[in-house]
This record gives sequence, C-alpha cells and structure tokens, in this order.
Amino acid sequence: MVRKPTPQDKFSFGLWTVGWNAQDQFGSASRAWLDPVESVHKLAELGASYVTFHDDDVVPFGSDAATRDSILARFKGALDETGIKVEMVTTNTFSHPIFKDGAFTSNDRTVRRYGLRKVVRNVDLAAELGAETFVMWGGREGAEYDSAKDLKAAHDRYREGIDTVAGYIKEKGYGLKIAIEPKPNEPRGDILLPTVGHALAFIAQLENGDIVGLNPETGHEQMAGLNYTGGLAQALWAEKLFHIDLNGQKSIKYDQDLVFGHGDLFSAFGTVDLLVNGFPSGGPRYDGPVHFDYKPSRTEDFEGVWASAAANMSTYILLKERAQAFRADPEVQEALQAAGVYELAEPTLAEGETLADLLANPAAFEELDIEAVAARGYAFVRLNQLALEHALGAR
Ligand SMILES: [Mn+2]
Repeated sequence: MVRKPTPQDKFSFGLWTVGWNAQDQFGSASRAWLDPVESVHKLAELGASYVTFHDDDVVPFGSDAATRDSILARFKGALDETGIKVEMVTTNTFSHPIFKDGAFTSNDRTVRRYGLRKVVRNVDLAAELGAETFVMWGGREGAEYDSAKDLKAAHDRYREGIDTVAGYIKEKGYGLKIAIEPKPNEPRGDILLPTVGHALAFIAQLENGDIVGLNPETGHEQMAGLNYTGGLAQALWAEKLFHIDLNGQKSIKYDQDLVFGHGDLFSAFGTVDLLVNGFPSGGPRYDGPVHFDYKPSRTEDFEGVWASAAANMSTYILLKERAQAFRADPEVQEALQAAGVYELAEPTLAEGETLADLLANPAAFEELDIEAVAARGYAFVRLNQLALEHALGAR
C-alpha cells in the first residue's frame, strides 16, 4: 500500500466487511467463510487498531451458551495476541427470518420482546470487551407498504426499544454510548430513521437521549442523494457524532459499500477535510475511531479482500495529507477569507445589540445600497478549484 497506517490513525474494521462471503441477491457466495480470528490477525498486520462486529459475525445465530463461551474465548485470545481492541459492537437484528418485519418495530410483540433480549445480551458483551460504542442499525425496521405499519406506533415502539436499552446501559454503569445508523432503504422498501436528520429529530424525543447519538455511513446518506459531509457536520454541531462508517457509493442506487474514496472521491476529500481539520471557525471535532464499513467486491479473491482493506486506509491517509496541505496553503487561507467563509462565524447581531436596535438602524435597511451588496462575487468556484488542485496533489 502507498501509505502505511500507524496507531494514531485509529483505523477500525467491521468483521462483516472483510468476512463477507459475497453472497448477494442474484448469486451464491464467491468466497469461502473467513475465520474471524484470521481476520483479526490479518487486519493487525495491515495496520488497523480496532475491530468491530455483530454478535452473529463471531458466534453463529442460535448457538448454545457453552458454544458461545468457547468461541468468544478463542476470539478474545486473538485480540490479546494482536493487541487489537474492540471499539464498537452491534447486534444483528436483520438476518434471521424472525426479524423479517423488524426487531424493535415488528408488528409481532413476541418478536419485539425477543429482539430486546438479543440486543441487551450483546450490550453486556460490548461492555465486557471494553467497547465504547454500541451501534444500532435497524435495517429491517420499516415496511414496503404504507398500509402495513402504524407509523405512529412504530415510532413509539422504536423509542421504547432504544430508551429501554439506553436505560439499561445507565443502570449497569457501562461506559457505552448508543449510535444510531440511518439508512433510507434496503433491505426494506423504506426504513425508519432514513437519514441523519430524521435520526437527530428522533433522538431529541428520547428520555435517555443523552447517551444516544449517530453513526452516519457515507453510502447511506448518498443513497438518499444527500451530502455525507453535511450530515457529519450537523451531527457534530449537535454534539451527536459518536461514530462514523466510511465507504464509497456512486450516486443514488443500491448500497454499494465500495472502498472509501472509490465512490464520490471529491466528496470523500471534503469528509476527510472536516474530520482532520474541523470547521474553519473551530468547534466540535470527531476524534473517535476511523471505521470502515465496506464490502470487498464479489469479484475479489482473498488477496483482493486484503488489498481492498489496505486501500481504505491508504486512501484515507492520502486524503488526510491533501486536506492538511489544503488548509495550510496561504493562497487557500486568502481564498477562504475572500469567500467570506470566516465572516459567517460572526454573529448577525453585534454583542449587546438587540433586534430593536437593528430595526432602528437605517444603515442596515432603509439606506442600504442593496444593488451594491448584491453585486458581490463570492469566488466560491476559485476556492473549490484550489480544493480540487490540492485533492489531486497538483499543489
Ligand atoms: Mn452500506
């Protein structure tokens, strides 16, 4: 790989990413089952610092307690040997047919009660492994038909489920935070909490929302035609960016889960610029693990799987170098200034100034030379070209 990671990069991978056997809607698996213990060793060799997993990635669904314990003991052995840590754990409430109508929002109350038990069992495991974040992706929480779901009740049950789990985390004194992962569709026709914005509004309705935030995924926002970096920014602004899922997506289509940067590369540059450099005016920053949630394409053999894992990290480091050079460039600083980017951080009303003062100020309205103000050019295109030239390594 062109750039080698260091522990400071805090790179993290889901075991379901490299471990995906490439079975899809239209074809059977193109790769064999991959032992999670082997993945941990290989990711450590490549320079990752963390792994994350769904319960079912490590322990097959329905395993008895003794089998579960022995599998987990072997898995913990691999963590100890490699120094790899588990920063995030999540629960699979979407693969088994019992969850075909959802877990927390299934119309069948028996399923909801089972789902809650499965999630809580995995919260205990997350705490035991020292994870900091518990991600909830409700992939089956949704519907194909408007008539099939009482959407008021569905939101009530979703709130009940997440509030109950968050309450349990607090009661147990676990140092865990919940991060909701929005997605607009796939596998359901429409999924509840489809975007970062929907999830932020939902979190505001929770009783235990103080420990609930977001895990936005690049491709999921882009599947809705939205700007991923913009979503991260609003989550940061709300101090709710608890985790990130980086990958690649080419516009509004099925969930591609490409390598980070292999979708909209210039958008990926913007994402890394925000993550590495923060807002131009300062403010909240993300300093958690840089987590990749991608899938090695079905065309790849195992050599290709590991090359794709390395590609995520290498691309991130390359973009980080480009983004740092972008912000450090005096010409960019000047262009940011000229574009008024820093001016936006200045409050619209001056300190001590009231709305009444503004209303009584003719210079702000009655006497304002509107045409002259409207004639201002913002030079955003010049600024964007500087960003592009830095992204391409031309400066
Ligand atoms: Mn995805």
